Amino acid sequence: MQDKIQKARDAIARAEKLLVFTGAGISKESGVPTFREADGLWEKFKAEDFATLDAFKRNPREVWKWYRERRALALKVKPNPAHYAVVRLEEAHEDFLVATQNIDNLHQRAGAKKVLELHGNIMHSYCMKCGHLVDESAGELPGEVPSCPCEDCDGLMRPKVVWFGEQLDPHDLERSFQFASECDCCIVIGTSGLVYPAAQIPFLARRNDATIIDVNPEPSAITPIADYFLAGPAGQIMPRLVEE
Ligand code: BV8
Ligand code: ZN
Repeated sequence: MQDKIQKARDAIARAEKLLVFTGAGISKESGVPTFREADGLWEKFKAEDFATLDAFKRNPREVWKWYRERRALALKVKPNPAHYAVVRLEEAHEDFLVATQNIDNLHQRAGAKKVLELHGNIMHSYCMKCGHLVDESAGELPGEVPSCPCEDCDGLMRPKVVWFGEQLDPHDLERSFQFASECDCCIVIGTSGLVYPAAQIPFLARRNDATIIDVNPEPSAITPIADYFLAGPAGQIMPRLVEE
């Protein structure tokens, strides 16, 4: 493994343009459950029941209860060494981007600046009628199903996350695809690589002959295209990729 770590470190050091693509696995060691593992979120909550616009329209209270719990957890946990290692990579590379599928805000809390949140941010909500945006990172959500804080609007607030069947922000998607097709190295951390269109990102980097480094205790849908599969928890592997 040390030899692969060293080769991955060399590829990172050589990279002019470095992309980091993350999924729920990078937050696992912070205490945030992943989705598709044995103890994952989707085992208890069927995605189609909780992470779709129809589910929200059918039962906004239930969906808000789920997001309130996940938001409370995200506020309680802390970034782990993997998030901080990504910040060190950002500091060492002028031309750098983190494209994350995560909505837990942990990259930003670790100090990352160049972050594209492809699936939104659990700390933000917006009115479905007038678009009024609320940033709740400060703390608790008001009441049960928050209604729009504007006086003259009776709209419902929804979490500012991308649900299944919803489009990702076209601008963010375009920017992450563009960056992926130009980068020299793409570090993929903690994703099963199953959710599209985000999962296309490492494949676009590969098509540009970028070195693909896959950090995950288990093989994923990305591993077959990885130059280096570093099998282990991100909290242990990532610091070894950035230590002096
Ligand atoms: C869209 C936000 C259409 C909300 C999420 C059939 C085939 C292909 C595609 C589809 C299909 N049917 C439907 C689709 C499209 C669908 C999709 O891809 N479905 C998949 C499941 C088959 N995609 C969509 O619906 C997207 N929208 O396509 O719109 C459209 C197009 C045009 C016009 C109009 C509409 C929207 C997708 C976004 C959905 N939102 N989340 C919320 O979070 O509540 S998805 C959800 O999955 C999260 O964002 C999550 O991040 C993401 C990906 O999962 P991962 O992050 O990879 O997490 P996972 O648990 O899967 O894996 C964790 C990994 O970590 C594992 O590999 C594990 O081994 C590893 N790990 C564990 N511990 C550690 C670790 N790694 C490192 N260190 C550790 N310690
Ligand atoms: Zn409103």
